[in-house]
Amino acid sequence: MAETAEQPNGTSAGSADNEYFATNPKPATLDHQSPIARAFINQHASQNRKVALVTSGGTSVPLENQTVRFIDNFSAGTRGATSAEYFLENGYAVIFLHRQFSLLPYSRHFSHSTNCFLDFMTHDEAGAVVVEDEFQQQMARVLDRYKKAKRENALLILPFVTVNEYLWMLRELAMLMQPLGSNGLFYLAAAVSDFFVPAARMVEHKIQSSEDFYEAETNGEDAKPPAAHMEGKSLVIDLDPVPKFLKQLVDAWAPQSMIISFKLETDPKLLAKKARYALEKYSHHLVIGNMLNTRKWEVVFVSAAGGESWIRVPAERRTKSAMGKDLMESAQSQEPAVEIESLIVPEVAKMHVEMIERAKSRSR
Ligand code: 9Z3
Repeated sequence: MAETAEQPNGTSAGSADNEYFATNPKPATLDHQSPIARAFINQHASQNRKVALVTSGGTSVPLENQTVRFIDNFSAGTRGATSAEYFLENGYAVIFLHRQFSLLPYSRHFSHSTNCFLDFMTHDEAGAVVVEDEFQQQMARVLDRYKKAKRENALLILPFVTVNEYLWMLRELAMLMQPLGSNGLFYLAAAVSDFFVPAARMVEHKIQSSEDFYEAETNGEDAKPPAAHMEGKSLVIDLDPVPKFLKQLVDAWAPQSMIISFKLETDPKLLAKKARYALEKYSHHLVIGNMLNTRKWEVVFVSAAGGESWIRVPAERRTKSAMGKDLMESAQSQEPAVEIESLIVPEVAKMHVEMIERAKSRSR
């Protein structure tokens, strides 16, 4: 634990959350990732550069310690990976905390298209591997931005898989980011599971579906049964709620940073209401609400200062990828397509500048 960030001060809101970290194991990779993140943050803090922590992708909930089966949350990582690029364009350094193998900034333009990445390549006359003529322009544009981010060491990519890894990493990074003060920004686009299997109720081995092989694992007679277990021929899964970490983040881990959460719904009647509820409950800066089916062309901003306002991509400017087609294809269409993140991120950056100005005038 020597290299990891110091423990946060407990708050009355945080006892359930502190209990979480006392009873669910620290990921093996944290001690390796923490000093890397610390060096990245210190570099940008010393340059007075704004740093955005962008979370992205779904968090998995393993049912077994030696995991064969798990429950997952929907997310391809498009929102996070795309937003990360626009934060970089807006002058931020970005820590990209993402679900392993979900979309990544820059490579997303090629990795998840309907083409295999080899389809972008060909041989030139001398036999060297080169990019096909038709993709040259677009690839050059992406490559230049990627190389600039690398040159400036402005993008740190860190993976997680489970919701437990996500929560430990989020807490660690938040505490490491404290020296940034109001220059720190949290953009929580990852789809975080509301339910999980606590370590104390996790079975070690693959749950056997056949009654002939199933042996109940127990932790003593009085203990609750494992969260996932067989009852006759049925698999019963009894999950615990994930503690409301946003409260801890706002109150204890990152009290000076700008914090933006996302709210995903499928019922349009609930979206704005639940976004407002989250804002009131956690008192952070902004909730961005989105519907599963329309998330690529409309979102609602809900904030204390600005009330409720919608951001929409006009119908004729929607990316083809937003309608389930290939992004490369859209890049070649005549009307340049608009990614909604290109509208969201500058708005967020503007609000962040205003917040920094307010913080400065308070400390004068
Ligand atoms: C979102 O709402 C993201 O925008 C999406 C992005 C997951 C819809 P894709 O990756 O999708 O582009 O395919 N994230 C949900 C954030 C979330 O889970 N929020 C929790 C909550 O509101 C915790 S902050 O309770």
